[in-house]
Amino acid sequence: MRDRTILVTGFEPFGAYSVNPSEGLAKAVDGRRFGACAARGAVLPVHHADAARQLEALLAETGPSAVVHLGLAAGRARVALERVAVNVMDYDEPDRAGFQASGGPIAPDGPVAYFATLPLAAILHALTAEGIPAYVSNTAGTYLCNQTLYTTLHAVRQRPDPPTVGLIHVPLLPAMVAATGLEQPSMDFPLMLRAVELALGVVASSAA
Ligand code: PCA
Repeated sequence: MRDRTILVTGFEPFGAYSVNPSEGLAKAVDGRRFGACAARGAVLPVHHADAARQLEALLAETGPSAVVHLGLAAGRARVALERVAVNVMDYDEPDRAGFQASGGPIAPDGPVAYFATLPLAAILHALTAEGIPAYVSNTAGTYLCNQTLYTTLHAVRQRPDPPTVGLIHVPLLPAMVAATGLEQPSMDFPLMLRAVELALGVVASSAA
């Protein structure tokens, strides 16, 4: 019988940001139970190769029933439930290794895209029913978040009983907007955490 683990990943800070709320969210749910599942939180580097390497090790170690990637997306006003991962690396800024991909594939022999397999409609319903602004997004960008979602979906594609997999993007924190002085939407950490808790509750009940 497979472990009922939900692997939850966040990302380290990147670019001009000194914090990444997805890191705190992954740490906040680490070790907590959601229905019949236990969450395992981990933080990935914003690095074109190391993120995938660490992900592969985490998948092998945890044998998860579900994988929920979390990431920061500046400019989003709502929690974004990502529907699609595309087979493209096209970075707006260099990763932590100084590497800036410019349009190559993530997996040269892979399909052009995968759909996330988390129950997005049910998660959306749970979030909006609690008054949390959320939507299903049709692009996760072409940076590390899209790449990580694609990498996981590609890695589990031939498993007989694959985990459900998805990515949730969260907005900037209010303090991050305050620091930039720019006209940007934000969401406070407790509301983001509630969104993740609700999402994991839905994922746990669909994975059980
Ligand atoms: N957001 C970036 C990478 C890491 C993160 O938190 C993205 O959306 O691709």
